[in-house]
Amino acid sequence: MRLGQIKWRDAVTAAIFEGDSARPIPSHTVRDLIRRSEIEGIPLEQLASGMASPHRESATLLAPIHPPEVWACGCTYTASATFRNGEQGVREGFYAQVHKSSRPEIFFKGTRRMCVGPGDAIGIRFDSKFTAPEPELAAVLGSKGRILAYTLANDVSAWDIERENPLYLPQSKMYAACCALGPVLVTVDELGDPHNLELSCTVQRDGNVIFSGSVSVSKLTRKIEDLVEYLMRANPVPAGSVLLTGTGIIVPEEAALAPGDVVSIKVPEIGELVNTAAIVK
Ligand code: DO4
Ligand code: MG
Repeated sequence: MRLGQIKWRDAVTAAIFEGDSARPIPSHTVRDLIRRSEIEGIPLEQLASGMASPHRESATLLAPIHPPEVWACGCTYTASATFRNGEQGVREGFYAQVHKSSRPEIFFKGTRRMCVGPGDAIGIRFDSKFTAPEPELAAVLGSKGRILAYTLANDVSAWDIERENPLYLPQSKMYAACCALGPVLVTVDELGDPHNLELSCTVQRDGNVIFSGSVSVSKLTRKIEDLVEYLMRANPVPAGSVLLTGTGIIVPEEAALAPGDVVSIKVPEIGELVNTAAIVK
């Protein structure tokens, strides 16, 4: 099932997506549905299809969920660990060590306040000269870390701030509009094995493609379930939270995001997440 949120009758409303149209689920957000499915012990897909309006609407897409917490993994692809290891001023092997250790890098990416949806602006910090998109597959979690669905995410990051000193990681990762999610959630029963997906990304400036890259999620060096297991250790993350699984696509400094750049992230089985970059003060 493809589940997401639309603006309907002036309210954020969950909807089931079929082709270009959406069937709203009145008076519920996607988080409401997740909560209700857990309380009533009814699978999310069954609850959603039982409650969806029979009428199809063509409506504006919103973020597919407003997560209470967003967490993110790092150095889960060799490309990310290798690139970051090569950065000036970083102790040799620093990222590579994490890449091969059993404990993954997991950091807090923010709350719903920092998240945007399809078509919204993604942020470039006013004090960053090298901000890059990080296209990532993201897992949507129920309570106790059950993976309910997947979506696409952009872990927009101020790499120059991270590069200056690894202790600045929170400032490079967490700020207004630093996380885009969407376009929809695809439930696990429909998506099959997420490790088989192909993820691609383009950055366009003034109508020209200035960057394009792709990666197979099979290159992720950890199982998504293992990332979730580490996340949940001594940390009961609330239902409706999202875990970004790390980037395998590295945008070079020449293609650092500038205001007006259009970033597209695509996985055919999920859809396309498109956002335009803007400075945030
Ligand atoms: O280690 C810093 C962040 C890494 C990251 O966000 C990624 O690999 O996706
Ligand atoms: Mg990342």
